[in-house]
Amino acid sequence: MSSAIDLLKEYAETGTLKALPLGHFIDGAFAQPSHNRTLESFDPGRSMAFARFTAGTAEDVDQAVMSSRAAFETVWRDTAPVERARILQKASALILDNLDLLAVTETLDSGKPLQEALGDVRGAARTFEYYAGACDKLQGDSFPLGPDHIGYTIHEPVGVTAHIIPWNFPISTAARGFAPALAAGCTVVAKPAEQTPFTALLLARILSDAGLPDGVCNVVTGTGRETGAPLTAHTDVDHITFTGSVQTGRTVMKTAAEEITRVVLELGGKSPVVVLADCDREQALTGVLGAIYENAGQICSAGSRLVIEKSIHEQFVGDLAARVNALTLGHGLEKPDVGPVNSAGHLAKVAGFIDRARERGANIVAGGSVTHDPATGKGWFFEPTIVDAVAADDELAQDEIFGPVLTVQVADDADHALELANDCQYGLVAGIYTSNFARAHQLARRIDAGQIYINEYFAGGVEVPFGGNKKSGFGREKGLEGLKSYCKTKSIAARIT
Ligand code: TXE
Repeated sequence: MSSAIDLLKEYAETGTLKALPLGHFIDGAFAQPSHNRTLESFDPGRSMAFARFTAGTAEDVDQAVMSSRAAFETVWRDTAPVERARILQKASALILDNLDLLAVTETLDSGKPLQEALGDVRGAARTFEYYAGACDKLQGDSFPLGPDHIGYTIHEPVGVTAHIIPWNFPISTAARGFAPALAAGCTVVAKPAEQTPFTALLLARILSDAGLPDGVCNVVTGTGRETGAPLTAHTDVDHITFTGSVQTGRTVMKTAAEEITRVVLELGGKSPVVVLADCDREQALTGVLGAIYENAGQICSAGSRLVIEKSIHEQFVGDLAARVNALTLGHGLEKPDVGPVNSAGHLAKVAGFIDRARERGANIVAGGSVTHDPATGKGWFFEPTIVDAVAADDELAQDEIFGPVLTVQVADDADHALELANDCQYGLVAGIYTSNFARAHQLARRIDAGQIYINEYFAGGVEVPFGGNKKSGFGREKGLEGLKSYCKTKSIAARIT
């Protein structure tokens, strides 16, 4: 196993990594694709291509779905739960054995700082460990029907599950979909984002090395149009887990409607972090900073709106701006505080929001410009930015920028903060900073979001169910809730007299 140091040296010398696979992973091996067309994957920190991957077609998708269907019907749904558990547990260990390769690959593909990529890979291992423990605990209920009957439920796997994965958390999103699906007895066909295809492929091989039977987990790479769309439209797919934009989520949902295919949609957010005057300032400053600048703000659950009580607004934003100005930028492998954004197109999107805001006379108190890696002059970087005192109906307060841009909204008091927090089309996450626990829990109940963090943004791990309300989508991943998406409850009632 190559160490991080070996991999960094190899990348510095060759501009690529030889361990990166080519081809789709189908039936337990890297398969010959239907066509030899490839696409480039880019290192956002250098803004240049570093590897090629296969551009899949509907034919490849069909092959992967057929393989998953056969594996579901002939092997996996009838594999003993304890055996599934052992394979997932082994996969968890193998992910950690491959920690450096997976993390360096993730950094090169997505741009994120290496320390964050290492955290993501460890999180993926933990996700497999968590669901390994759940395989043999998918118990049903029995219900009292009186002396003449017996009634009970069993949880059956839904079948072949499709996973459409975005580019911001490639291995984390793959793991949080694959692990519960496999635990429940489903098979998997995944389509990673065309910007970040590699860790899903490596993960599929690791699962195979852990003993997962051939065909139980297949990965097809390519564009959304050429591989994602045929996968979500496939008549032999029973369930779709989609993570991405509202627009594509809508398309996926319409496609799924044709076949009445189940869907879980995780569509991003514009999450408020409510900071009240009685908060622990240091805790809140640290929390707000991490909530928006981690992964350069490219997190569906980023705390992208600071909703701050008026009496502490000026001081707090001043202190925050000082910290933001001190953040280091650089290539992900150099472990900066903030890395690049994922692509040239995405950089233009982020910059467009700020250009338009500037034209409207926005009060930009930190950052606000496109920039480069100071060490090389390369890469797709946007300065960590704060825009102060934004109106609730401004696009900066309503739309997902998905970049290192914090929008500040000023609230008169806790009630006004609640109003501002809920005045948004999204409802994924909210943070609350206050030392008044009763008030924190009152707000937690009244904020319309799938999850609430009190006094620590991003608190908890795989144990905490995750998903959105409103335009953030529906369905829950992670936790035991996450298993339910991959199960069909069957009720059985019998006369016994
Ligand atoms: O998303 P898309 P994009 C948000 C974020 C970002 C915006 C656009 O605001 O700026 O979306 O990003 C696949 N059928 N999020 O263009 O198009 C595609 O190949 C099936 C939030 O990258 O939704 C990729 O694998 N699949 C988000 C995945 O969908 C299709 C994470 C996401 O791409 C498809 C990413 C189709 N017709 C972006 N078209 C989050 N919720 O965390 C594309 N895809």
